[in-house]
Amino acid sequence: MSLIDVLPGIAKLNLPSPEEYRKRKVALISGTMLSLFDGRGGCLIVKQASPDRMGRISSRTEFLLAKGYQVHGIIRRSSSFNTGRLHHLYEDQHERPNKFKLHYGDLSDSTNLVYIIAQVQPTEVYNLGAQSHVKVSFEMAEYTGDVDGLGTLRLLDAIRTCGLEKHVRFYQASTSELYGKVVETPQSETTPFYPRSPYGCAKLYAYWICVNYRESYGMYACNGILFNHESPRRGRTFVTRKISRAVADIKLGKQSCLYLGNLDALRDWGHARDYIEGMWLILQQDNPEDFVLATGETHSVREFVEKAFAFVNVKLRWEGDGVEETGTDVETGKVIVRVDPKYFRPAEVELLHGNPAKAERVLGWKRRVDFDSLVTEMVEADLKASASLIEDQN
Ligand code: GDR
Repeated sequence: MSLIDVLPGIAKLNLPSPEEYRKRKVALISGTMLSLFDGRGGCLIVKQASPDRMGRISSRTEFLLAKGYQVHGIIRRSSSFNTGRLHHLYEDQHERPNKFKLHYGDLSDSTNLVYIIAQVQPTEVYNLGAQSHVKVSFEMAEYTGDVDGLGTLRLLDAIRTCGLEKHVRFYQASTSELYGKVVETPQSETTPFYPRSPYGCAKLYAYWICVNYRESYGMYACNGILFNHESPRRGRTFVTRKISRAVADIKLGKQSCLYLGNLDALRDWGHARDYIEGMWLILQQDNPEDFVLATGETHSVREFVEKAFAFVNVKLRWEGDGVEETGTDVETGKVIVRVDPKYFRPAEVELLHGNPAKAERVLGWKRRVDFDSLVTEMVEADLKASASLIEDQN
């Protein structure tokens, strides 16, 4: 089928009122957090899913499916198998083909996005697709700008091209990286932005184009400014999962040392499960608005490391500072944590501390999982996963 076959279909649709149209509940998700939605209604999720991020797509998909949405995901083609964390949903695709469907696509490909929107006719679009690694964005700055910045524009324009701008609700995955250098804390919807990476700069464009299309074309388009949200499904190159994975492997004798960058960075870490609910709530309001989702607490990378090792009864002694810093297992005297400057960023975001007051007041949203429970859940999951790998090998 060609685009020409599909577009007249949209034109002939004789679209019902936006209220009637939304009753179909069809979600489209771009990006790996697709896994968090699930559905029998109608939502489109746009995700620039890379193999290590499929787990996040999967939890979001589960959430929406449970709410009765029909869920569509956009994933990039990969030469390696990249739907592992969607496996349970993927099987579902064969048994209940009308509930969950994956489409090959890319935020750098406008024609493809128009085609998918025309085919799916989503009621909600969650743009979670991105090159989402801040450090990598310094090495792939142009690509990051293209996908994270212009990709958002392409998706918004695909909705307009299909004549659905008054019918589709659009969620933009904005980020606490917009705040970058500290201007004020805690950071809220009114705090000025000062991005510190090509990723943050690309997301700044995406934030404003979303606001601009809302104001220019009356689109229901919202930014969720999410602070760091983690879970056992987090990609292994992000610091929380890198730590939980290493703690498990060191405990099981499979790794000797964990190498990290800036231990002093402070982050407002919450659980992804709580944030998915917040994302959905943002699209269920009478009026489109932007919201911060955060815990309102901040912890250092060093604290995360200490808590994670404490869970497996290892106490650390810190020595040296800057690039020389090490963490020694007090009981064995072995150095098990070392700073490696290769993980430093050319410009760092030193402190993130969010103020979720507006989301709590307007959405009735509140995070449920606290910092200790998050660290515990991640280390426990990696201990199990790492131990079962040993069993498999045996
Ligand atoms: P972040 O997450 O950049 O906040 O962006 P990440 O986990 O990569 O870094 C958090 C902090 O930890 C410091 N750090 C290290 N980071 C990594 N990845 N690896 C290390 O070895 C390491 N050592 C120290 C970093 O310098 C940083 O200060 C995440 C992403 O998911 C974004 O896409 C999202 O927008 C924001 O969270 C909210």
